[in-house]
Amino acid sequence: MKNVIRKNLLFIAIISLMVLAACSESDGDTDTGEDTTVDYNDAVNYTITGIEPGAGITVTTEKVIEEYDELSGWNLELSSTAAMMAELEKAIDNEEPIIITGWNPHWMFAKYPDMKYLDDPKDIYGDEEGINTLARVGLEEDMPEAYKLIDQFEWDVEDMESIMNEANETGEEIETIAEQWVEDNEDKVAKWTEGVDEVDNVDFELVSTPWDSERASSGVLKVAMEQKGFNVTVTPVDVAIVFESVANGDVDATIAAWLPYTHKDFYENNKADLTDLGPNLMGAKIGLVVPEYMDIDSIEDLEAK
Ligand code: PBE
Repeated sequence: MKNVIRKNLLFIAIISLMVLAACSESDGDTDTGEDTTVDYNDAVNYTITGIEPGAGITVTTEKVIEEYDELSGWNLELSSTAAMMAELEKAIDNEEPIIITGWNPHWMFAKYPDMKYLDDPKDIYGDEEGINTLARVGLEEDMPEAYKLIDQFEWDVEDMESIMNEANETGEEIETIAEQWVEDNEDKVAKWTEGVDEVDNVDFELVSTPWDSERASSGVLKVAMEQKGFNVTVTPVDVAIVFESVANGDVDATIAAWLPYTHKDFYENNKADLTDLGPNLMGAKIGLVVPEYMDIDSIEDLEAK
């Protein structure tokens, strides 16, 4: 009798274990199933969170949406850089999916280091690019000292980002921090002004874009040129106007041309009437950027609507 009970108990125990094992197995399956099948496309409502309508990255992203079958039916939401950064902050705080139009140099990667660029196999955003200096035709003959100085102007991503990060952290004006940067980096600035003769209060017109990166570059160049006696005006306008006004000779130069990718169309339309002095900064980049917690790596991991 005891044996029978023991056998039955053993049987019940084995069955219970099997049931438990089966349950936990299927639970496990459902969990992993859920994790890997998050529908990011639906979660972001087939929308890329973008910036201002006049930006190069906006034009390029519209091209990307057209060229990738995976993005057919997708929408690029336009507003402002500040609004995009606010959306990004909200998404990251709640660990929700978001796809933004991102770039370097900017403070976004200093503030949110756990983000990644999505691969772009069609190479529309391209790899790294430069920020070029463009002058009006004839500047070299008319104003050789100014031409020489802007031609010698160059710095790197870390320089520019140090100004942008500080402005974002302290809330101070970029132009004020740029002025301080020139004071703190005499060696670098001396290379830009090397061999440039002083002038006596000569007007020089720089045209630029309204983003922090260009407020930083135009800010430092303005101070460096004023040390040599120039009187520099910086006018921030839409990208299209930057290229047109230099090409028309309405202004002297810009140091805000992201090439060869971001401002490709603007450059192509005006290049016959521009003098391209080459990059003043190397290693700029644009693309679609997502938080690391999103389990996708490429634009081709997205799905058409
Ligand atoms: N940006 C920053 C600009 C240039 C500087 C990438 C937002 C754009 O034209 O897209």
